Amino acid sequence: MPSVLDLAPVVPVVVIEDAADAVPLARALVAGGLPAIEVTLRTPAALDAIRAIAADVPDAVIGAGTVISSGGVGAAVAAGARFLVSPGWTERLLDAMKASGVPFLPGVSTTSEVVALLERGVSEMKFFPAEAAGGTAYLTSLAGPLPQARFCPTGGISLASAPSYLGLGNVGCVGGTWMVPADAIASKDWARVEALAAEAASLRGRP
Ligand code: 3PG
Ligand code: 3PY
Repeated sequence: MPSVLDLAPVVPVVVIEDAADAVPLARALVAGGLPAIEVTLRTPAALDAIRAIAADVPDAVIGAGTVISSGGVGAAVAAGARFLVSPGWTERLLDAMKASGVPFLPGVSTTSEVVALLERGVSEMKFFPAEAAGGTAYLTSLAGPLPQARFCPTGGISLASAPSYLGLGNVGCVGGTWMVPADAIASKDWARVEALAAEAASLRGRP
């Protein structure tokens, strides 16, 4: 199964209020060079948005974020999500993600959560909320005792701070909303989203 962490250095975390925005938004992100897109299950429009992108934007790798229940896992995969992301995890959620057949990133913010996931055979995870939970210093500290864990830090990351995360050996990609600002979506300013995506896509992961 392909790793979510290796899809792209930067994963836009999208909140969609109107499913009609999904396809033009995804096209703008892909055109800007960000093919892996996480649509969060936070709005009533999210599943329709995933369905529309899966059907109409073949160059996108559409995933679901804020997947916090086994019902959410099933609904997201049925809608066409090709990866699943959660800000945290429980045993029940992890079982559903493992059974889903698609790659997934459960979320962690403490050392014990990382150890518990490693114990369950999962070594790739979201680090959320990255800045609030300790940022690059925390991830650097984890690399000593837990070098087998790899992360997609998300939460409070910006164009300016992303390179310091992407330079860490235990970081595969970063997530963020900075290239999909709510006001750009509300005003359907897809050219701005594409420009922000292009700027983000110019950030590279470690060689
Ligand atoms: C979120 O919680 O919406 C995202 O994970 C991170 O959002 P941010 O990049 O705006 O902090
Ligand atoms: C999620 O909502 O899935 C997160 O990981 C936070 O961005």
